[in-house]
Amino acid sequence: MSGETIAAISTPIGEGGIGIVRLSGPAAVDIADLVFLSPKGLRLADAQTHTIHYGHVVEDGRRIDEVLASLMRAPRTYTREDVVEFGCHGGIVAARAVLDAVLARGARLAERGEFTKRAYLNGRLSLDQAQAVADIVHAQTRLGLEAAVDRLGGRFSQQVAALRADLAAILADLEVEIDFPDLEVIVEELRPRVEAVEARAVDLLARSERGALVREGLTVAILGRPNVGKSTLLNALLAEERSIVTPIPGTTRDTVEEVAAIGGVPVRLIDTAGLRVPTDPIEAEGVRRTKEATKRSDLVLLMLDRSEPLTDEDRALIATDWGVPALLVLNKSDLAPRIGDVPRGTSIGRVEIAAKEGQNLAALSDRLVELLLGGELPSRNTILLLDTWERDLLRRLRDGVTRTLDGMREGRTPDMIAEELRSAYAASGALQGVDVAESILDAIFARFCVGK
Ligand SMILES: Nc1nc2c(ncn2[C@@H]2O[C@H](COP(=O)(O)OP(=O)(O)OP(=O)(O)O)[C@@H](O)[C@H]2O)c(=O)[nH]1
Ligand SMILES: [Mg+2]
Repeated sequence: MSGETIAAISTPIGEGGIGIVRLSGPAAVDIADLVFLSPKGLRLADAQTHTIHYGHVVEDGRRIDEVLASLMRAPRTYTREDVVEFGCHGGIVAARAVLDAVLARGARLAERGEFTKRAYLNGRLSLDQAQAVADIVHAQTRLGLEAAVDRLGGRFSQQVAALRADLAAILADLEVEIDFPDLEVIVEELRPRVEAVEARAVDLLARSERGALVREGLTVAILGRPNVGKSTLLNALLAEERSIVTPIPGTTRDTVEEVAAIGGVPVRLIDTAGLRVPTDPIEAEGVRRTKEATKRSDLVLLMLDRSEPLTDEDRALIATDWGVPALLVLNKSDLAPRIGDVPRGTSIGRVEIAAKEGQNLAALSDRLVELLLGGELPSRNTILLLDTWERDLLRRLRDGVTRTLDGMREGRTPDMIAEELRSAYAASGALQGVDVAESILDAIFARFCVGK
C-alpha cells in the first residue's frame, strides 16, 4: 500500500453535468475534511463508510463549489484504500478549483492510471482485469466493448490457466519418463496432448490478431478530384452531416476525420480536399494534407463521378500508386452514366454507388470488410483483446509447443523435448502476470487517463 494520497479529476475535461474529483490514499479522508464544510458541522472522519454528504468545498473561507462528498473507507473501494469523491458542478473550472484545493492540502496529482494501478497492486484487480478496464474506456465500437467486458470477467485468464495446467501435467509425465527413456511410448502417449495445447494456442493467437484490429482500428482515405462526392460519402457512412457538402468544387479544404464502425471494427475515415492543381495557397495546403493522409491509411477509396466524362485529373489519379490498395468508387449512379470506359490503373477493383441516395453503400461496406478484414466479420467469440507483449508471449508459448512436437517427430531425447516444453510453460506463467516487469506495468497503466 502506498503512503501517498493522490487526487485527480475523474470525469472528462469539458462541460458536463457533474465533475468528480477523486482522492485515494491513507490521508484521503483527512485532506477532504480540511476543505469540506458541511452545514451540520459533520466531519467525514466521523461519518460511516459508504455514505454521501452535502456541503461545500472551501478555501481560505471562500466557498469554491457546492458538492456531494462520497466517503468510502478501505478496503471496499476501487483502490482498496480510503477514497473520497467530490461530485462538483459540471464544467472544468469548478472541478479544477476543487482539485487545486486538495492538492494545496497535501494530496499529489495522480499519474495516468494510478488509481487502477493501486487497485492492481493492492490485489483488487488482476493485471488482466486492469487491462480490460483500459479497453472498456478506449472501446470505439460495441464489439470492442463486449470483448473488453468478457476479458474483465476473467475469460482470458481462465484459458491461460487451463493451458498452463495442461502443460504442467504433460511436463510431469514427461519427467517421469525421462528415467525410463522408452521414447516410443512417450511419443504415443503425449503427442496428442501436446497437439491439443498447440491447437488452442494457435486459436488464441489468431483471435488476438483479429482483436488487434478491433482495438487499433484501420484507416481509410477518400480521395478524388473536387465535387465527385467524397464528403457526401463520409457523411453517408457516418450517418451524420459531419463534412460540408456543396455543389461548389473545392468545398473541403482540410482533411476531416471521423471513426465509423464497419463490421465492428473502428475505421477512421478521412475525407480529403479534392485533388487538382490548386487555385490558392489554402487549397495547396489541403492537397498536401491529402497526400499526407494517404500515407497513414490502410486503404484508399478513389472516387470518380460516373455522371461526367473521365478527366485527365481522374486518369492521373487512377494511374497513381498510393502505396496501399486503392478501390475505385464510381459515384452518382443515380444519374445517367457519362464516364465511359474506366481503366483499372493501380486499383484492386471497383464499386458503383450513389452516396447521396445511400444506394449500394452496403455493397461498399461488404467490399471494405473483405479487403480490410479478409471477409470475415470479427465477433465477440472470435476476437481477443491483448497487449503487444501478451501476443509476444502467446507466440513464445506456441513456438515452444511446436518445437516440442518437432522434437517428438525427429526422435529427440526426452530431456531435449522437456526443455522445449518448459519454455512454453514459462511463457504461460508470464502470461498469467507472474513477475511482470516494471516497464510493462508502466506501459499498461500509461494507457489510462489521469483520474482512472
Ligand atoms: N446526384 C448525385 N449527386 C451527388 C451524389 N453524391 C454527391 N452528390 C453531389 O455532388 C456535389 C459535391 O458533393 P461533395 O460531397 O461536396 O463532393 P466532394 O468530393 O467532397 O467535393 P470537394 O470537397 O469540393 O472536393 C454535391 O452537390 C452533392 O450533393 C450522388 O450520389 N448523386
Ligand atoms: Mg468535400
